[in-house]
Amino acid sequence: MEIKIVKQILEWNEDVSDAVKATLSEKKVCLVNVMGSPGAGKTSLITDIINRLRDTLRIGVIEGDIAGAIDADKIDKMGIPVVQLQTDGACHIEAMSIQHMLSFFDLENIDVLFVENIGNLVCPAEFNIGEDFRVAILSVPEGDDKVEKYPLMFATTDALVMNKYDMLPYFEFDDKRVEQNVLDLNGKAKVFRVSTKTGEGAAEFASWLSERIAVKIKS
Ligand SMILES: Nc1nc2c(ncn2[C@@H]2O[C@H](COP(=O)(O)OP(=O)(O)OP(=O)(O)O)[C@@H](O)[C@H]2O)c(=O)[nH]1
Ligand SMILES: [Mg+2]
Ligand SMILES: [Zn+2]
Repeated sequence: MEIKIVKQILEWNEDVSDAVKATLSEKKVCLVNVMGSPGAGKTSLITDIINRLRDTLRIGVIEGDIAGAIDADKIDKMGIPVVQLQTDGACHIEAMSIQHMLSFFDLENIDVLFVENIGNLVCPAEFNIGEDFRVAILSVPEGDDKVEKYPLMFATTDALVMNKYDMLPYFEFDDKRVEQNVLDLNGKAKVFRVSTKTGEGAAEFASWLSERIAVKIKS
């Protein structure tokens, strides 16, 4: 008799991630997975991007948090469609949650969905969620050794945003080391130096992002 084999969760996640990708491709929606430590500036970057791109792109947001709806509240106040995912303790988002949440959006009227992943430099990188590309944020106060210590996050990202660049004078943070570490792992990654507080570097990042999104939604 043929033995039934149940796949491990990571493999199963890959199948669901492919299904999310297929749905979003059909609707011409680009999915961006935004990752980084707690407090690195994920929400700040997403709200900055909304302000810069909302006149040219129809934007939606999925906010992932262990508890509460603080970040979703901020996005909602901007008049942007948003759904809060509460993982109830889980430290990453899986594709199945995204698949379920797509039904809460009017996908015909959205060009890009940002997913703010759970604040964590480790396992979010292990789970594809149907994204077209990934943005990893590392903020200056976290320290310049993080790429070496948490390589998967930075090896799999399409862009690294070094955020809180305005804090550079106050921390021992070698930004060239970080850039080199990322490029050693991942030669294709784009590196941006950004402060969502002063706006430094944010226009460059927004312009790269909008080009990537345009390629996806016109394909
Ligand atoms: N100085 C400075 N502070 C920043 C910058 N970006 C964000 N912050 C501050 O950093 C703190 C955390 O920012 P958030 O955007 O909430 O970070 P987050 O990654 O979304 O945090 P979680 O959702 O809790 O994981 C806030 O107090 C922000 O005002 C920046 O570029 N410079
Ligand atoms: Mg946040
Ligand atoms: Zn996890």
